[in-house]
Amino acid sequence: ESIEFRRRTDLLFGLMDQYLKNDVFSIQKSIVDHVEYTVARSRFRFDDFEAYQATAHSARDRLLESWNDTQQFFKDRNPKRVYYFSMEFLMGRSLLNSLSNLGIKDQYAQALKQLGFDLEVLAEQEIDAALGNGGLGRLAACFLDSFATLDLPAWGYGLRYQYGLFRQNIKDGFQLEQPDFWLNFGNPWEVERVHVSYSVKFYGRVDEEMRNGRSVHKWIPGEMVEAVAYDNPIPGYHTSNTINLRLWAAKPSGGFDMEAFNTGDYVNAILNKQKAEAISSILYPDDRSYQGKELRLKQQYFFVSASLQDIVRRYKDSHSNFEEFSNKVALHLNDTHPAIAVAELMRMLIDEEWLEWKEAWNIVTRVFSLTNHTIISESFEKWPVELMESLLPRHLQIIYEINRVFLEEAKKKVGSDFGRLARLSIVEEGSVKTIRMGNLAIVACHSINAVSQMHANYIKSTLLKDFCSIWPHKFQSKTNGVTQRRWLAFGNPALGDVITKWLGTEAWIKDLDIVAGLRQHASNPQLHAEWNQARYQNKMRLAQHIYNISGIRVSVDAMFDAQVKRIHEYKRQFLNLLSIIHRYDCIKNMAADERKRVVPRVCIFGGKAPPGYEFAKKIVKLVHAIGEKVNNDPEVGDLLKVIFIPDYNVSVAELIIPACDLSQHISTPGSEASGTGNMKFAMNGCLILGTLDGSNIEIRDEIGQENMFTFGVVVDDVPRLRTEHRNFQPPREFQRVLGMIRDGIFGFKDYFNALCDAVDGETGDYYLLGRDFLAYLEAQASVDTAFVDKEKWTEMSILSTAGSGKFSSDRAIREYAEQIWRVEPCKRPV
Ligand code: 73E
Repeated sequence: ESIEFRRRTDLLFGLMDQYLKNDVFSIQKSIVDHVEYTVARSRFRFDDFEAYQATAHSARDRLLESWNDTQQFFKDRNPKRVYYFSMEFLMGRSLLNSLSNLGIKDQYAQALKQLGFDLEVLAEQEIDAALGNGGLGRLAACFLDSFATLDLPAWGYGLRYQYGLFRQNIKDGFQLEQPDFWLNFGNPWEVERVHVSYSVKFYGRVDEEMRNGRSVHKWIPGEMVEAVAYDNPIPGYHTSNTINLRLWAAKPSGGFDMEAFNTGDYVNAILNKQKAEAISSILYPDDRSYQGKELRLKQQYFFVSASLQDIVRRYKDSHSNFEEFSNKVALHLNDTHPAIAVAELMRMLIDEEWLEWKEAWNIVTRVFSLTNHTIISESFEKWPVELMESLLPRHLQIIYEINRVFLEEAKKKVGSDFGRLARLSIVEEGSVKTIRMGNLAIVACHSINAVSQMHANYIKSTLLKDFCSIWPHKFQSKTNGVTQRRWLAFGNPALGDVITKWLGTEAWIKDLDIVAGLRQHASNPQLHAEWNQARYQNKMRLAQHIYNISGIRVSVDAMFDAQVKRIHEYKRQFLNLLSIIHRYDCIKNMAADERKRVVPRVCIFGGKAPPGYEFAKKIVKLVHAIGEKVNNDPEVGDLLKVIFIPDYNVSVAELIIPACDLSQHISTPGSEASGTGNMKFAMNGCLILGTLDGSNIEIRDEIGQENMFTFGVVVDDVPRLRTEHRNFQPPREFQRVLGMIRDGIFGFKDYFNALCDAVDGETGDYYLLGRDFLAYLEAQASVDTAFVDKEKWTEMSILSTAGSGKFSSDRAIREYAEQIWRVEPCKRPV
């Protein structure tokens, strides 16, 4: 046998080329081979899309080599690993990102050029992977990039939705949602692992029996679904590590429910099985209010159960008991969406691995940690007990037991303060009895982190106050970050080159703190010239896109002012719109020579409204209605343009962010947990107009108050101002612009009443637009003044980039790794 084995190994070594070669000729050959043998087109006749597919497959070959070797290396070294559980990963496009991370983009560009193709054009053929709603999902994607780049032994786990976030079409200014069929043309970036699959159980009943003097629970499921793994390689930058994002797809399970087949209803039995696939079919659009949909809980349990089975199996490959589990595994919950994992791991350890309750709980409380992303209490998921009992009967028993033990312990700390105990309890006794997933996660996790300093302080004194008083050590703050690779180095190469030149090194791509070195050149006229030249190119590119989608020509000399993000009341796009109306009104009432002093602006909006959220949808329409009026007013001309860029997603963001002069982050203080768009803009030298909310505060501390525009009420005053709204008389300017909307100046007279009522009606102006209006107009005026002084503005822009070092996701992930997960780099040698 050993001779046989050696012969075979020799043969295999002989068959394997070393690694795929990365010279231009080898790359060309691999692309053209993929045209013939993967895409199945003639090498003499293929179009841009086919060229993209072949190029992607060629890149994927190189990713897989690195992926395989990295995973083998992790296996041999067996370090502690971290698993990042998230319902969302908003990855965007992969081609340029992969080639750039692998360090072979230039060779690919050249190889394609000789074949008559432009790499940048081919890259546009790729459909975004939009398996996320916004900040939370994009954060997970940035974190994967940092995991790989920092050589951490980490994996992401999530769901392979067949439909990502809906596409936004605009018809007559209204948002129409279209399904996102992103997999229709195949996905070259994933590998289906047909053999990596696990059964996931649902429904049924729990039998209890005595075995060896111990009561044993047996869950007899009523439905079983297979989870099949799809692996997505994630390359790091300037490292040979490539990590994995494993996404699960639901498939009908084979062996189960044979009876249905035997009853003769063959066709219906098959149709029923097909329903299984619905579990991973669609991403729920986030409207921040808990919906209680059974399918969502099914999705959560489905991916959590498959992931934990996979992780336990991997652990058991090299361990015979669970003593080392918490030294080898860290499990991170990206918000409470995967919190059912707590009960599932308890169930596996007790019912399947025969651990005692205490041993199991000891493990669970050492491995789990949680990030809380939100302040809005309506977004906390609570599942009706009745639903849990039917879908996950054994988990409900376990949750009750966790709660019983927890409340007993809590009583020792808070005495018989029953109000407090009721707030701490995992079970909410309302008209509908529910399970609070947030409380379940907090009880089990050893660390709960907020996503900015302000968010940490805020939740400790409000939402999580009761928990904080009994377990202060559990709560911490990890300010978000974004990857400077996608968002600056690759997405804005023109500015990236200037940065590299003036720093004399590319090292900032891996260590963003280095950009602070730009400060010493911030007033150098030569840098100013190069800086503005790069930014000008980006503005031209965006202006072209605006023209393509709207037929509107915007002046690149105007200030590009963007507010791009999901549309929500708390983000206050309406405040921005009201100030635009005010600006329009002022321009209209000016004498001709006065108009010469107006600073021309292009106001850019982008973002999706949650499909069921009327308020947000009206905002989309109002942007269009104002644009229609203003953009066609000859008296206004280039002084003001209002543009809505449809279908905002990662790749649209990559186009907008490098091209803007100003970006707005103007949520009511105490409502945006962090925000990450602000970091991307600041990195790209775009100035920020913002409130003292979320991470704006830390950005201000880093880049300096004098290089940013802040305004508005402070968080500590918000509760009082809300209660005092009855005594508050909104300013005249505010009333006037609302009046213009109500009078139908922008058409659709009654349609917008609900927006106006929300800020001046009986309900009170909850998000305090009226309170902040004058301060906001003042801040806008100082923006205009600053823009006129080109030298000053450019210096502020350079200082914004220079101050953004802290907002790299590398910094964030290093903090998580050291302070929460206690995992260390595991770098594969070249
Ligand atoms: O402030 C952002 C934050 O920057 C926050 O609103 C967002 O997470 C970002 C990253 O930390 C967020 N998304 C969700 N909750 N907070 C959410 C809630 C329900 C479904 C989907 C996403």
